[in-house]
Amino acid sequence: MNSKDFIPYDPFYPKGSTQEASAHYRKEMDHRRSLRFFSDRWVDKEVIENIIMTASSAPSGAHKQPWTFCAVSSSEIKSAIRKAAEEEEYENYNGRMSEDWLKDLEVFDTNWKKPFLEIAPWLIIVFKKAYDLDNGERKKNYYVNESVGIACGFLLTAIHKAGLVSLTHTPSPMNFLQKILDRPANERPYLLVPVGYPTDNAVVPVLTRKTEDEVIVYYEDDDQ
Ligand code: IYR
Repeated sequence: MNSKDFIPYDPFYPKGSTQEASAHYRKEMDHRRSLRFFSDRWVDKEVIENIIMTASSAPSGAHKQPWTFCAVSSSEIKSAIRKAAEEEEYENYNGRMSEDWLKDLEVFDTNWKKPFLEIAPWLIIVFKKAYDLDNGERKKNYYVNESVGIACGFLLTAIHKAGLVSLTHTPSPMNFLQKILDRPANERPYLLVPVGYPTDNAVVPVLTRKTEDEVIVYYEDDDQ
């Protein structure tokens, strides 16, 4: 990217009116759920690549795109990740998490066992880059957490729109991912996302989402 190189913006025109398009998209995204029941049905690499490149189109501080997406289908690496994640989660569920936290999770019926880490055909592990390495020189990145969070939002949206399911899994601490995946020192694990098809008997907890009144505060002129 050279300084002050600008081209005309190419507007995006949705199908139908803006009202129709926004209502349709709202409905599609309201259908999305986090899932813990993955089938071992294969998902083509091309699909994973499309999903990841959608995520990588997210805006980022000074357009530094401070992320790496590790896409794992290797059974050996998935097993190593499951083993390490379960060791941490066992400690979390047996002493490291507060009583309140465990109570808040009861409705999700979660525990330290994470079989989906081996069953799902792909695990996408998102790394944030605190800085870039340019011939050994450290180049700072900006708003790294915000940028990578937005990219993860794009990632989950792309997975859903492809007809696949995901789970935002955050084993904690997750430094083991850096070791298993042999990532350089400037990369830190951010999120672990199993991706695949749901099993036929997959279930999800009964949840309601907050209403407009609970999440939106309008500040308008009287004549609007
Ligand atoms: N990381 C743990 C615990 C967990 C935490 C939250 I906050 C959740 O919404 C769900 C689970 C686990 O993955 O089981």
